[in-house]
Amino acid sequence: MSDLKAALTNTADSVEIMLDTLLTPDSSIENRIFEAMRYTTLGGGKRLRPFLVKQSAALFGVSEINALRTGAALELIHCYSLVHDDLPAMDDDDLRRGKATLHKAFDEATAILAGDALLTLAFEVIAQPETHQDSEIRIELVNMLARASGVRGMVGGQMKDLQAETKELNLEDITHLQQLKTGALIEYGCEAGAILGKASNEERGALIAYANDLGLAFQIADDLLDIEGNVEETGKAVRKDNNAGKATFVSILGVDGARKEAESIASRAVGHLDTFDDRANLLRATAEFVIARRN
Ligand code: GRG
Repeated sequence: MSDLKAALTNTADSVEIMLDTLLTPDSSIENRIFEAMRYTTLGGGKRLRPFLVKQSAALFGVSEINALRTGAALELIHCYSLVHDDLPAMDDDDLRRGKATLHKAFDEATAILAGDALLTLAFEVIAQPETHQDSEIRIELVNMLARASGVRGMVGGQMKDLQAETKELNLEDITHLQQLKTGALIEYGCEAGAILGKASNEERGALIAYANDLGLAFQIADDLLDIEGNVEETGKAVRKDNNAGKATFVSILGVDGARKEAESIASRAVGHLDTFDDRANLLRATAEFVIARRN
């Protein structure tokens, strides 16, 4: 686990530098929008999704800058989703990553715009030749990122989540909802590594299967943190789902059942990596990390 912690910190540092560069203010544009984008993107978060891009890409010897730009683009989308999710019309949260949410620190209109700008900047970054010299690879990265973040991915999952407040959901419904809402970006992280590395279908399929289970285990851990975590460690409000009476993995399986399920899915995730050698060890350790995390 200590190797993984060091590697996560190392990736987080590189991602921070890349995001700082990508968000350099443009003197011809209103500074407030850059301030808002920088406020919400820089200086926080585990940077798990860029880490998955980097580790998956490393299996195929992809150059670090290609993986880093792709991972940074994915993180921009993740940050946009958090900003919009925190808005009064959605989850109405005041705290995110240990500081005031963007609409609280700025205002709602700026938060909506900053989210839109982060989303679109992500595609600009992927489409630029610095991300990969081969335009076919860039197009595939764009295509899969649009799918993962859009209506057949995260947005579709968020819509299901909004409706979950008024509907009875069973385990299958929750699993599908979370595969879209949280899982799709995690899956993209691993698939992007395979795309950059021109992986075989078998290798790409193994990474997708790993990421699918990783995303589920990650989300079950998130539901457990909503019950067992605290605001100091998580940097966000807890017991929200519980208080809203929303169906989650924990409300359906119970705390012990959810923990067992997370452990079983995490070990299944590791099993999908059997086709890779020791170079996948950090991905193997990540499966343990996502269920043990405290934030
Ligand atoms: C608004 C289209 C739209 C989608 C929002 C991601 C999302 C969908 C909502 C966030 C709500 C939430 C807390 C979901 C649980 C899983 C999750 C994405 C947690 C946050 O991700 P981490 O733990 O966060 O990787 P950091 O801060 O470490 O980046």
